[in-house]
Amino acid sequence: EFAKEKLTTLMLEYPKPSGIILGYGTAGFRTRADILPWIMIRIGLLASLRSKVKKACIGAMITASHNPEHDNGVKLIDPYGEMLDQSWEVYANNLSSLDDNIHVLWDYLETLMTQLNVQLNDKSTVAIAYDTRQSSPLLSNIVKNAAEILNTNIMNFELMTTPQLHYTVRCYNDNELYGSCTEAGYFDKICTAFRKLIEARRYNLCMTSGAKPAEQLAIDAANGIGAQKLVYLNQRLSDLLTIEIFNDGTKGHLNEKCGADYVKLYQKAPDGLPLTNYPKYCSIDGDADRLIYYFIDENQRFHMLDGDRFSVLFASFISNKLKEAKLMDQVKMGVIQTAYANGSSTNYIVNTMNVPVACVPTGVKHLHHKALDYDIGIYFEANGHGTVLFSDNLKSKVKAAIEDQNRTDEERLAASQLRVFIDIINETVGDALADLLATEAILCLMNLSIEGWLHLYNDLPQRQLKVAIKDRTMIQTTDAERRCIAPAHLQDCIDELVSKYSSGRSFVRPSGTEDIVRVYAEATTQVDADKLADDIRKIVEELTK
Ligand code: 16G
Ligand code: ZN
Repeated sequence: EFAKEKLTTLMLEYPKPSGIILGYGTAGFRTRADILPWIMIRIGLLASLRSKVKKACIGAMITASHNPEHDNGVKLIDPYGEMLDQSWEVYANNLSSLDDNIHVLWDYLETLMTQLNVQLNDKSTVAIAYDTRQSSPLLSNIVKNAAEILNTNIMNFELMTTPQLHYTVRCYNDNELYGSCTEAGYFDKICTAFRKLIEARRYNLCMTSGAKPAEQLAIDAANGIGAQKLVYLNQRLSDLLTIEIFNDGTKGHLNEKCGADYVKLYQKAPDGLPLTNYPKYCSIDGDADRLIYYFIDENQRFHMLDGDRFSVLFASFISNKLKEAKLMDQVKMGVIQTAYANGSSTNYIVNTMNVPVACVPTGVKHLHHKALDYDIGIYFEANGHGTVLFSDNLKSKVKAAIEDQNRTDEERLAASQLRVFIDIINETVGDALADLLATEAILCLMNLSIEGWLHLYNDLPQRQLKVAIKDRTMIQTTDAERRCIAPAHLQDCIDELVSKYSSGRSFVRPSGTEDIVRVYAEATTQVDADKLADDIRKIVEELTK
């Protein structure tokens, strides 16, 4: 009853605005920060219940990623550092939709606890962290207060990137087998691995061509949390990597005309980062889980390297090492893409690299889930969010290879490089900082310049359009969103149009985040891609009138 009283007080302090409907989507709960406090109560309660059920620490990350400063949101993190299991999204949505009435809410909690077979005083632990938004400390405090009502032990990590919290939750729950459960532990793990991987390589290069200067990089930190975290990389790795940090939050606004999302969308450099004489540039997003590279060639042309490029780079490095270590035929490796992946990247991975590609619906959870089917599952969304998952089987094969005295030095070296590379990767979720170090390590070990990376294959020209229709649920898709099953005849029309273009490909899907339908088209020339997209748009409008 004491708990119920406390909850009443908290609810009175942060009432639910009338008429508000908020769903737990791929980004958790996310909307304008000023209308979020009430949902933080409910998410705090849910995190606590989840922790009781799993008998493990659950994470709650307060961020709205690449969205503007005035937005915020919250996402829960499951015990192994992965996103909240889909089956619990229902509870999140139920809690969200309940009236702002203590008795209603309390009844629901009691029903849920009975159903889940947990008690109010069962132990629970929730790890909280937040990004640099002004609204974040208040919102995180509400999550804390709500969870504490259900007897929860809170670990508040305050300012962290989203991937850092995922990592921390994982470490806490597996007794620090994955790494030590602090920010220092995180940096230690990725920086030590990076250093190991490239120091040997640089030593060899020095012997042949003299001392090599540190690799230079200019990074747009989106005026977000990444800026202060990149400073650690600088401190620890300055002899190997010189990172100049732009958009560090001292002048500009969070994600405003900057960040990975902006660069990807507008295909141009962000404000606040002059394209001067750096060989390479990067943008991360507001919570540092996305990464995009770009550069200017000698003809002053802008080139961008997005998620598809990371997939190709990571897959070629890993498959080279597997071949060198003679482990290739003992493990199952695959790349996971969505329909948005450029057809050239898929073609290169499948036909040049001989690595299988799986296609899944849009959304990180689908990619991550599919990646678990492989010993090495590499996934990136075109927007620059992605990582690599390594199975226990793979890890023990690699370890055995390193220790196997019957193998050649070359084989064992490749296996140990692979083992060290695994330590750079944040396997829980896409991580801009970890992906940055992994990319730099690969470029160094493969002796590839950024131009060389770009020229591994040529993208097919593509076009994306947004189409507003009266009801986007009229469009239904199948086959990882690559084919439409409703409205009738739409797919036949698409097939017919596509067949008229060389290397033509197109699909239509309802957006999960906006009230529109997205059209994607690619073809051999930009003119054709544009025309194909426009033809498809007309058909969509016609058939959904
Ligand atoms: C969400 C997804 C992102 C996806 C985007 C597609 C997560 C964490 N985020 O932001 O992966 O690319 O939605 O949006 O899963 P759309 O449905 O509007 O095209
Ligand atoms: Zn993000």
